[in-house]
Amino acid sequence: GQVTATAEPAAGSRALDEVKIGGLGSSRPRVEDARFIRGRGNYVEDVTLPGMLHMEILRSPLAHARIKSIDTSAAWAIPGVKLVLTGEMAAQRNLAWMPTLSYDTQAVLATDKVRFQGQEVACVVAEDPYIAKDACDAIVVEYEALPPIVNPEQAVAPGAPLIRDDKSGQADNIAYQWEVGDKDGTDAAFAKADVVSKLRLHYPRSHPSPIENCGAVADFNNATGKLTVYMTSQAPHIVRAAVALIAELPEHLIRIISPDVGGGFGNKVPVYPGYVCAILCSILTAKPVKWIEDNTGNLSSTGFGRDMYLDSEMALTNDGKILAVRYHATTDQGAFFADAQPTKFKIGLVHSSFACYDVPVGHITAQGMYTNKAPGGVAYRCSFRVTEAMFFQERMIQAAADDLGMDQAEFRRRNLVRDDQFPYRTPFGFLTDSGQYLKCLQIGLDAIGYDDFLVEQAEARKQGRLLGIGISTMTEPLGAGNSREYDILGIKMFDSAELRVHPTGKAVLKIGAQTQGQGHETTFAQIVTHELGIPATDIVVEHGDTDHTPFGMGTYASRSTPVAGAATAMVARKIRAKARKLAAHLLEVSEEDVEWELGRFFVRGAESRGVTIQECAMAAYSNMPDGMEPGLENNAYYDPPNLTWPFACYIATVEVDPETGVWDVLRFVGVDDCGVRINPMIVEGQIMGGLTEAYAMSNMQFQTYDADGNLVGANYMDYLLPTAWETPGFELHEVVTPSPHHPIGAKGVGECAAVGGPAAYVNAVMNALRPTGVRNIDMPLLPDRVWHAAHTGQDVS
Ligand code: MCN
Ligand code: CUN
Repeated sequence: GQVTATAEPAAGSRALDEVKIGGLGSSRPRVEDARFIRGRGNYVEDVTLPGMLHMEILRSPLAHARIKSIDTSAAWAIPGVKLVLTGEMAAQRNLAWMPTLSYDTQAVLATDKVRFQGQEVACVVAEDPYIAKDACDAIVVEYEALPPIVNPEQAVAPGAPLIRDDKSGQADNIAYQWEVGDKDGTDAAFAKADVVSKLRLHYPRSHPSPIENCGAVADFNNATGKLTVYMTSQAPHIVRAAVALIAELPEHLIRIISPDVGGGFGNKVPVYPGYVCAILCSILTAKPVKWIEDNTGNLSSTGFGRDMYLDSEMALTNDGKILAVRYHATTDQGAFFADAQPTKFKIGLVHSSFACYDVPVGHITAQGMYTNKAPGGVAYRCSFRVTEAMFFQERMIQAAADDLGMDQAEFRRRNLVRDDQFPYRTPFGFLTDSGQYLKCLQIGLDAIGYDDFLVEQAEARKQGRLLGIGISTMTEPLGAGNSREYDILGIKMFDSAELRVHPTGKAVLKIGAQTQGQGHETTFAQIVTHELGIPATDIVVEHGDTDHTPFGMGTYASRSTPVAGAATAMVARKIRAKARKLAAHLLEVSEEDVEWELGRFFVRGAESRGVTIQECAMAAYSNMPDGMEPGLENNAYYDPPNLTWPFACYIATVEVDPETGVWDVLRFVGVDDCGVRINPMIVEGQIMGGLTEAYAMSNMQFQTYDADGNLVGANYMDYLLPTAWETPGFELHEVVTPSPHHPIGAKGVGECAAVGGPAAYVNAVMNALRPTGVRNIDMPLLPDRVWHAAHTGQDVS
């Protein structure tokens, strides 16, 4: 059954108005914006240290080639050049290769071969970045071109060249194989099916495109042995651990500082070769070294999203019940397997698909291939590849409804998990926590005017106009942890928070999570306000400096609220527990007789006799009871019992122009249930941003490679970012089903809309084209693809 959150009710009449003081439910303006809109943000590019040098990277022009020789003499001869670093020199320090998140290896600087276009081959350190760039151009590399592999099919074709000939025991281009679910049970269910619905598609490679590219200032002090790295990272604490492990430097002498981060979207989780090079260059020159990546460097070498193929079947009864699902996923991993760790994150959490549907049994198999493309795979609001899971699921749902000749909303209604089924065990082993799926769906259908639209659509079809409506409903697992099941490089996934209340009742909260634009400085203060009644304006939130914040696994997989947010609530409760003792002392009653209401303790039965949290704070430093340790500060580590499972229902209506293949969004309705909303404005901002990215992916955005392995989409003329002009308007609604295991009932939300959004747009266009018999057009739904499908009735891949 459903459990509600443990938020404490306000008891007495003098309780503060929580929303007014910036607690839960307050859309307080983002405090970080005060510096951003005044140009006072502090990004890595703004960091300038005395004597600082500049590093540039030489990248491979070829996708696959043997390196025959590298001649750096002309580069060394350029005045102002301080260091030219090659893979061979890195190898002497055992740093030519580094481990990836999946326990594969990735080249830092190429020694034997280049394996994708844009791969790091050498780097130059000089007095200014322009000299460094010129010197990169002066390096002469002799390549012997090898045949490139640009898709998984080529990777396993007979006679395919071996990409990873560096790995002993690697005889083919397969990076991993994996399966989950009940194969026999699934086969048995398919044998009983009335209808089997099939679908194949490709979720194309895309790029997260943060406004700020990657970059670092590495500062090794050879007198103290301390390494300080300013870098634009989503996870500074993991980077410190990784640097300690990779470079074998003492961890207490490593300080990672992530100043303001100009967007991450998953792009800034990994440690890239540029970071390792900057650190090594600082060690070798004994000077601070700055590396700022350019757009092409970012687009061509850092973590991409998706590039996954689906081959699926669904077993159905004639009356619209799903009996079983099975699918095979093929991933194009690029040259190095830099995805999330396969034993913990499977192939990402792709098996989180079908968690919101009552599907008795299922089986998923997957295979990943090495190709001559950039590595990555877990980025762009993906929550460890949940994006693919939900896109596959919702496209399969629509295809199944069409194959049954059943209304797509009705088909969902018959299969969505009901409110009384929680906690619900999915066919692939997850346990979902709570939700009101049918309610969300109904709110969405009512808001878009579903029945009226169907009438309008039928009328329009008679006039040759193509109107379509697409639905996407999904629940996704957000907030990794729980340490039993999840870790990164062996480090368990929990998070922590430190809270210190000063004598005057102002507070500092320190967290290991790392905002990149999500507004943690605003919202994490609100959690403390909710627990302690200290106005949010009296709380400052600090993060992003490993010397001064507690250990945390960072911000990705929308885990900050579920994990670090929970740690924040828990540390505030510890503070409140001590404040209660101080209150009892000040009120001269026993602790049992002290009641709490927001911001204040009072004597049970004598409400007017009370002390504020601020008075308790002062007492902690000035008037504590005998034997009590002074001060009011604490920390908390939080290991979540489960992931949080937000739900979303997105519905788009579109009109397709059959003459041009252009499609326009008529309306878009979103209904999100992310549990208790800390800051409703920020939540809506997260959803609108995600729906914009979803629109971009479905409509215009992909990274592709030509037959020679040249990246098409290595600049922002080819790789398109949506602007306000083409982005549709979004009508947002909410449902609140608190997470039963999160201290304030909040669920993650940062990726929901980018995860669930794409299928709504694509399903809408497919619904518009339904009379033509087309079942699938691969994203992005470019006009020429849509036109071709509309005119031939053929699928377009
Ligand atoms: N929030 C809330 N109430 C909730 C849930 C969340 O008020 N019930 C607020 C949080 O307090 C936080 C924001 O919404 O300020 C997002 O919270 P959460 O869902 O916990 O996600 P994270 O903070 O962990 O952010 C990560 C997520 C990911 S994985 C990607 S990718 C992404 C995203 O956030 N990258 C972003 N949104 C982004 N937004 C911006 N501006 N920039 C990025 O790089
Ligand atoms: Cu996968 S993108 Mo976010 O989890 O950092």
